[in-house]
Amino acid sequence: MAIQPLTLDGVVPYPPDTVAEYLAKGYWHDQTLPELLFATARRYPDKLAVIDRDTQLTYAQLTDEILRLAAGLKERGLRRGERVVVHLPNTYEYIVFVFALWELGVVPVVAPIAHRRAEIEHFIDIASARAYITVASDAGTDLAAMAADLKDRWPHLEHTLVLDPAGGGAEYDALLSKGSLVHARRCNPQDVALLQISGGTTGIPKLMPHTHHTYGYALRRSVAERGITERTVHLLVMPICHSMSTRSPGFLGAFSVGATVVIAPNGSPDAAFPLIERHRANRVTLVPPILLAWLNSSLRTYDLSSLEVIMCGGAKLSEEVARRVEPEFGVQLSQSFGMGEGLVVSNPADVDRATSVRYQGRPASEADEIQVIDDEGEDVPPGEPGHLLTRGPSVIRGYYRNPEQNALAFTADGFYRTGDIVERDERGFIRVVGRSKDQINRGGDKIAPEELENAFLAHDGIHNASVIGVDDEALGERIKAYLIPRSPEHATELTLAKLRPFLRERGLATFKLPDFVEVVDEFPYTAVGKVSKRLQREQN
Ligand code: J2J
Repeated sequence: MAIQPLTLDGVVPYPPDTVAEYLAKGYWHDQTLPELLFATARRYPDKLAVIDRDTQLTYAQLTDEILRLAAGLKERGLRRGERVVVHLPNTYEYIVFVFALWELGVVPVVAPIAHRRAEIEHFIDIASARAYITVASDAGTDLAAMAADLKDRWPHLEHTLVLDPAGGGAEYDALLSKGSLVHARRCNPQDVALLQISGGTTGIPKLMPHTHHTYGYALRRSVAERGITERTVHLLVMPICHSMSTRSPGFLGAFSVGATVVIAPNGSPDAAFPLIERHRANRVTLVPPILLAWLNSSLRTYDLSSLEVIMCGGAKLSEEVARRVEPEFGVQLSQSFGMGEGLVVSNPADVDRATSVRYQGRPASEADEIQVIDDEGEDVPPGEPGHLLTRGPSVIRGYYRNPEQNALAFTADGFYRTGDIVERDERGFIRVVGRSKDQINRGGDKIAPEELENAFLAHDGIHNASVIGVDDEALGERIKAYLIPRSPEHATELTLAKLRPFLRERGLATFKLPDFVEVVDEFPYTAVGKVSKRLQREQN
């Protein structure tokens, strides 16, 4: 019997014509995410699916564990369409949980482990969550105590499941001991599969409802474009709930073709390099601050020769840094630009080097609709910067239970206003110029912080640079640069007096030169490890 699509209040649906069109044109498939995994498991039962800590699971073992966990979760009374907040570190148990919930048609709300009470309580509240799954502690925070307290406060939160700090433990084993389900379709591919967390650059994160359809489309595109095959050994270092780790291509992309996923606790060289050496990983996805840490790391004595491709996205990779990757690592650099809301573009594998260091990619299909417009809403010509709007088979039509934000972030005809400023060349390749709200307006002169950051990164003494606007009575804003020196000895070179001539020599106009520099040991980061300009602005 066909399972009718689920209606969740607070989700903006796709118009019926669009649903019919995406299905007819093959952008969306009649397949749920567990069906995608189980199809691969039938094909490659004995191939390694996932490696984490001292656990290695073949596809047959992974699907078996998922069905046992699903039986345990079912016994707790979780039902189709209910929401469960999953707040776990990078562990294979995260993967088993989300698939077990999907097998039941339950909707995980997936939160990065760096989040704390303010965010988690907000998700539990807004999603009326029935369960909260976490680990006993993370980085010194007692999450078990927090879970108990949240359960007392929120009557709809019936269950808290607390794993050991590194994953596993008695509660997990107990859930696995309740027998097993038989894999079957228990939801419709049009259903919301998960509520993903937005980057939260505007304050409290928003929830993005993605369906089995939108995720399926995105991961198939990503796998085709990035050349992921059954011989791929993908090292996953970014927070596991982030879209880069999940569907671009992430573990779902890997599982769609029978590849192997190796899970690292984080992206630091001391966590990642030994795993590359041990498991001969050939792919990894990084954000720019981690890529910089890899490039400037002293741990390059590990055997990284298995690495073939470094995929990098999530924030602007300066051209200066992009150019270093291939010669210094002997790997191919594959940039991408994307957003949790949906659209992801990447550079095709065979693109020329001038393009691969400068551009972030182009849409993989004509279904990924792109508009680049000026402040008045007119299309800008190729090569000119403009606001990016997008719509398509991977893009949500609204945030979950958030009509106020939806009115601002989506147009009446369903385009998402990304807030990004991009340039598109004649071929359709996209270069990200910056965020519209990061643009600095210094007495009417407009400065893209990225241009200045790129110039700083050409300086031998600078490890990383972040440029923001600070309020100024006379000019509206002035330019401030935060700089991390390559080593403590370099710090003394990083003064305004010494840097201004250096920047001028690099051809920067005088109005773009910084008014202030501050040398720091670290930048504030978002929960997924991007530099947080919002927090830097708050420091001023
Ligand atoms: C500049 N800014 C970028 C890039 C993202 C694949 C890849 C990335 C994300 C992601 C993702 C950028 N250059 N190459 O979900 O599946 C900034 C933009 C964008 C915002 C989205 C994926 N790549 N960005 O980063 O939801 O400002 O998704 O709008 O975390 O990151 O952030 P997020």
